[in-house]
Amino acid sequence: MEQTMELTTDQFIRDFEQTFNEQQQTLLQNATPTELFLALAHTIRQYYTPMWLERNESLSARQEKIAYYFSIEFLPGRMLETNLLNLGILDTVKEGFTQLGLDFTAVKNAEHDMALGNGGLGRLAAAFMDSLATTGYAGFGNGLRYKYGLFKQRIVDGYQVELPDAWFGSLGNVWETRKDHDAVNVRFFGNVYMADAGEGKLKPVYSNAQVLRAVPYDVPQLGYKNGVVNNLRLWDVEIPEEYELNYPTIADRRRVEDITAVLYPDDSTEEGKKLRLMQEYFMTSAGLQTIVKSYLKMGLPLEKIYEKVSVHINDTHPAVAPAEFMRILIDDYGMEWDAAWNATTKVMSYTNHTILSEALEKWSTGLFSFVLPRVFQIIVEIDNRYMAQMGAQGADYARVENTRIVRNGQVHMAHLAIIGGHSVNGVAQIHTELLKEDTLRDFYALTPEKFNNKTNGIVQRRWTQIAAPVLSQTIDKWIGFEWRNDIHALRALNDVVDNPRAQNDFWEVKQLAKKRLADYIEETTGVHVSTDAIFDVQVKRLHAYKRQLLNVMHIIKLYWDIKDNPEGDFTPRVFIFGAKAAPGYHFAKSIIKVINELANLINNDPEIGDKLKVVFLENYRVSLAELIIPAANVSEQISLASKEASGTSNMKFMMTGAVTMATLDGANIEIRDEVGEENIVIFGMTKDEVYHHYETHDYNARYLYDTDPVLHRVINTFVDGTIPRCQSEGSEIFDALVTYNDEYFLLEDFQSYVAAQARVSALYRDRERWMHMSMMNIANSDKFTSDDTIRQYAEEIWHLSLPHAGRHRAA
Ligand code: NBY
Repeated sequence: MEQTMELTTDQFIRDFEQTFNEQQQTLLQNATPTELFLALAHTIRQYYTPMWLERNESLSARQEKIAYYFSIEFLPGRMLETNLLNLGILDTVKEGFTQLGLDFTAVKNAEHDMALGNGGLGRLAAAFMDSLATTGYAGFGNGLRYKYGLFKQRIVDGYQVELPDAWFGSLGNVWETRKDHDAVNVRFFGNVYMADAGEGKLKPVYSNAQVLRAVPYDVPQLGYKNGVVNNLRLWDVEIPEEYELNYPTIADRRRVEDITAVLYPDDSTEEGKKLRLMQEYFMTSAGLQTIVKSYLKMGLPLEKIYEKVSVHINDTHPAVAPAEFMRILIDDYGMEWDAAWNATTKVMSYTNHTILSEALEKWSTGLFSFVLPRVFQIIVEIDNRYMAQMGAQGADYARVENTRIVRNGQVHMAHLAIIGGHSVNGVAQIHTELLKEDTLRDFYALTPEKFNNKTNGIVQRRWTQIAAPVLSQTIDKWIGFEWRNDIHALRALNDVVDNPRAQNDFWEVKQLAKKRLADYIEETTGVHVSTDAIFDVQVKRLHAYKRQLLNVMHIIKLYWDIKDNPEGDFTPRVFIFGAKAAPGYHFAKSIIKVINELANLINNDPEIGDKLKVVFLENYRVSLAELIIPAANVSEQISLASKEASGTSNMKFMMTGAVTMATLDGANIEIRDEVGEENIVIFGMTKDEVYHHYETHDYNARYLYDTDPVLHRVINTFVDGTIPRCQSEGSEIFDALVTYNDEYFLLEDFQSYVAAQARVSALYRDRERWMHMSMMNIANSDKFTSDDTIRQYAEEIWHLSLPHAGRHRAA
């Protein structure tokens, strides 16, 4: 049900001016964008605060079931426009700013991205928060309040340099509220033994444990025009007053603060590993403790907690949850094992985001039992009981052995999440199939009923209404406004994809977005790009499996084509990259360096001119994605088939009218199913062909290099001095591709990629055909709304019902 705040422009101006005067005590004309942003954010806080209070009251009064989404990453980006849009007052506020003579865009840009995540996994968690509030479900987030978000990337001499991102800096996070009364203690280290507690019960006694205080900061999550406010709870660490004497020096205190200092601390050392495990346990334990406490306030029996609580484990980072939940139920509340286990498995569910086994967390039993001695005892007990139970059922011994939690001196976190819960899901159809038939096949054989698919989604409102306002107005013009409230109404666009006037409108919209990006490129890199060229974009984390290098190889091929035939007829292209490499990922950093040097070579060659440009935009992040994605003509989704679990940027590009250059991987397959074969450009091996190579070990990169002259010349370009200033990086790449047999099969897919790119050029020259493709992508993108994805989670995994809607009053 649509419910917007009633707010006139005049009223807004009065509210804003009053807040501004109270807060900033200066003249409006003298204020910096940051001061204006703070005053605006505080004004908005006043608007949503009554809704937030009412939401919490009504959820507890009605004893609604709540799902808690545990994630080490949340990547919301900027919140200002989302909050305004969802309150239904974005246009009113923009109008108010115009009347006050203030620049809304500058104020919006003064907000620092909330970047408590690094890629798709964190962005998905943030999307789910928005969609939970928008659909009205009671779904709360649980994570860490890192002082420094994902590093800020600078490019210096072509190299990635990482700087700390003090995202809330000295201003604080305007959206959050510290909830002191919900603070809890979390214990690490020490010794634990079991003592007689009377009545035949045992209780754990701890000695020398380190006790830390977990303090929550709540960030409101507003639903779209429905008055709903959910909660994202982020934990920060503090030293409990009673233990202050244990930390006499600043260095002592710093070591504690480290727990919530950075996302993914370097784990190449034992110290780093320990810190990561502490982070994961800290957030999980604190979250679960408060969940149990607030459940008990309802006066219901603890054995039945699963009727009111679901806990979702996003990837393996919070996978200690089943064991910690058992500890709380048994040690803190005296429950018997069997009742506790029954409750735990019904409460817990888990999403897997990768088939790369190196990304499924494992801890050495030595480290784990040192940091979390009591939890380790419980895990060993879970593991023993699992073995006994499976044995009693006559399950295949080898399978059970492969699926146990503690094995060969390691604790397998994914195994704990699966055994300790009732649901495991992959994030796209092909990914879930691969989990069943390969990565988790033994689990699938033993407990097939736990497996299900939930294809990812995106917050369509951010990627259209916020990031692409002119596109949104053009959609309004052709099909009306309904799609803004019901994304499925977008399908009406199917009727106009061949209408010449509509095609013309959507072409102009894209040109405007390209102009906006071209200006940014010129401003930040000094490179001039023509909006007549195809804007061909690959933005995502830098990883070998995502194959940015394949894109680079194609660019090198084009470079030689032009050099060989400068007068040839050529469809101009601008290749745009944005990517952060993990600080310890040497090879990924070498690829960044090579892209930048190749860009220098090409962009400064007068013979190449506007035919070809290459741009690497530094510090790719959510707010930059909002500028880049709507400006793309081509969306590069070229991972090796089977490796990209889903991808989500592919969906954002689709929704804003880019044509996807795709392998049959992740959600690309489902995009193809929606738009039809002829409106996407597919190339490369299928997953079965990839797996055939794995089974037969017949892949021979050197043979391909030796026998294909085009490939030969492209690969030699990395090492023959053509690209200056990257000798060592070039030879690393050469070695990866030829000497070490090309782990991600770039060489085999090269010809098919080049041919597909040639098709793109031809298609783009046929403007009618191209606009048909582009608009078909927009018109059929509704499947990928995270609102629908979250409805499936809510109904099929968490078994939530919709809290009674429509009772929430606007401020
Ligand atoms: O999750 C991504 C997948 O690669 C992508 O295909 C999918 O669409 C998305 C949402 O389901 N995974 C991802 O972003 N993973 C990480 O960023 C990540 C980072 C660090 C670690 C593990 C995963 N880690 O163990 O340190």
